Order: sequence, then structure tokens, then C-alpha cells
Amino acid sequence: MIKGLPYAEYFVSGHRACAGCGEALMIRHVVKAAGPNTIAVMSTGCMEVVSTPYPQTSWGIPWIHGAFENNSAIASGIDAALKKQGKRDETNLLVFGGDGASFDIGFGALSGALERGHKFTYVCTDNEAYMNTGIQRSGGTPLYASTTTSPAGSKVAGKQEPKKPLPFIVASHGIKYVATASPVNVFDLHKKVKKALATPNASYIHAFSVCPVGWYTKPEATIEIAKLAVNSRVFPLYEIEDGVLTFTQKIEKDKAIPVLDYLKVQGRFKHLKPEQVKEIQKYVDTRYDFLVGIEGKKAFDCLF
Ligand SMILES: Cc1ncc(C[n+]2csc(CCOP(=O)(O)OP(=O)(O)O)c2C)c(N)n1
Ligand SMILES: [Mg+2]
Repeated sequence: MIKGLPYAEYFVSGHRACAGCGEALMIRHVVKAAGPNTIAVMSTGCMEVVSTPYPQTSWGIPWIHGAFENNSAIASGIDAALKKQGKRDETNLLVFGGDGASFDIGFGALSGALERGHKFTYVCTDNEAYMNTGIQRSGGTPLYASTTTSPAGSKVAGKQEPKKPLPFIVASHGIKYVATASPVNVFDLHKKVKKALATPNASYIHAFSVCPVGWYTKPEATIEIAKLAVNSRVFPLYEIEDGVLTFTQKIEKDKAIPVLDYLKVQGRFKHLKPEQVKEIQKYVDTRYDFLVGIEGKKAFDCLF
């Protein structure tokens, strides 16, 4: 039990996630923050597989499995049904998808549901690859990470493309609440989930989810790695409310730790040469500077 957080659990222990699984940790806290009057929709992926081996379940709330493609379409239908039943205000609707589901395969349905303005909170548990099927690269895999379909070798240094900026693509739909969240600050995560659920239409949370198996990290280092990601500015913590970005933990340039500190503890980056680390550092700096540049401004208004 963490002092100051609700005691009740709705994603309970006994599931089959690997030791140190960042996705399981994030989901546990998201549903803890949401409370009992919640319906969860979840696409295919590690979390569905580990938490619902029939006839067992780890879920203490109604839970429905969708395919990759139709997760957000199912949620759209549930939203419409709850409205018709007059139960919309008293029911939370959470939609969970991994990065494969959210960045790639289920993106069409997600984009459509956001554009139609359905009321639900989409949570992308981003472990940066298709982990359940054996660590294949996704649109969420970062530059130069080695995966089974972007393997590092003597000629190619892992994935050649940078990570798709999904929170920004989502924000560009004009939805009222977008946030990034990390296990380094569960109080911040709980606050963001509550804000997201209180949004009148769609909201989105991007959850940083360490995968010890796919990242080749120590299971006991999951929180430490999440901290390194925030402190090196690899994973910025912010909210975009009504199109205005605010940092929830701003890392000033002179306080940031080198990106190398984050990369060197992960086997998926162990092949990197100094010039590639430099390139990643530059990419991280440029992206963070962009966020600082739009901080406090109505940056998305021009799209509508
Ligand atoms: C349309 C479709 N393509 C492929 C699969 C096989 N598949 C099942 S789980 C999975 C990986 C999911 O990746 P992600 O969404 O990132 O979740 P993770 O397993 O990493 O939690 C894949 C490719 C599938 N079930 N359906
Ligand atoms: Mg994944």
C-alpha cells in the first residue's frame, strides 16, 4: 500500500507478467486511480495474455478484449450504449493498448474515435516493441534500438527510423486532455488519470512502460530506468490541456543527465557507437527544445 493512494486494487497480483513489467505496473495504477465504476477495453498484447487466462482473471472491473484493429471502435460503441442507458456520467471507460496496438495496428480506429469525440480515456502502455510476439519493432520503437525485426549487426545499427510522436499526433485531433505518465511519480499518474476521466470527451495518457525482456534490463531496475528516462529528457512529463502544454516535471538543460546514462543500462542499445549516441542526444535535445518552445501556448489552435 502506498500512503495517500486508494487501497483497493482492480488489477490484482497473481497475473503472469514478467518480473519488473512496466506495463503491469502502469495498468495497476491507472485502474486504481479510476476506481470501481470503470469498464476496461483492452487490445491483444502481453497485458491481455497475462491477465486473462480463462477461467482466471486479474480484473476486478468489467473487462472486454478487442482485437488490435477495433479496440477504440468497441469503446466507441460502449460510450454510445452508456449514453443511451443514461449511465455515461457515472461510468469510467478506459481503453488500453500497447504501442503496437496504438501506434500502428489500431491507430485507424483510435484516430476515428478521437475525431468523433467519443468519451473515453485511451491509455497507451508503451514498451516500444511488439513484445508479446517476440520483440518486433513498432512505430514506437526508438531510433537505433535492436529488435528481432530491426536487429543490430555489423552494417545496420538497429531501427533506422525515429519514434513516431504519438502524443502529439493524438493532440492534433483537438482532444482536450493528453498527458504522459511514468512510474517514477505515481501521484502524478493518479492525478492525470482523474483529470483524463473528467474530460467531457476523449482523453489520452501515454504510459512509459519498461520491458526487462525486450530492453534487456534487470527486472529490479524498472523504476530506476524510468527515472533515467525522465532525467535525461528522453521521456518528458507533461500535460496538454485544451491544446496548451505544461510540464509536470521540467528538466532544465543544465540539470539533465546525459542520454548515454539511460542507453547504457539497456542491452537493446549495447551496440551503439559514440556517433550514434551523439545523434540520439541531439534528437532528444531538439525534441525537448520544441516542447519548451510551445510551453504555455495555444500551439494546436491553428489546426482547427
Ligand atoms: C492483426 C493482428 N496482427 C498480429 C497479431 C499477433 N500479435 C498478438 S500480440 C502482438 C504484440 C502486441 O504488441 P503491443 O501492442 O506493443 O503490446 P505488448 O505485447 O508489447 O504489450 C502481436 C503482433 C494479432 N493478434 N492480430
Ligand atoms: Mg509493446
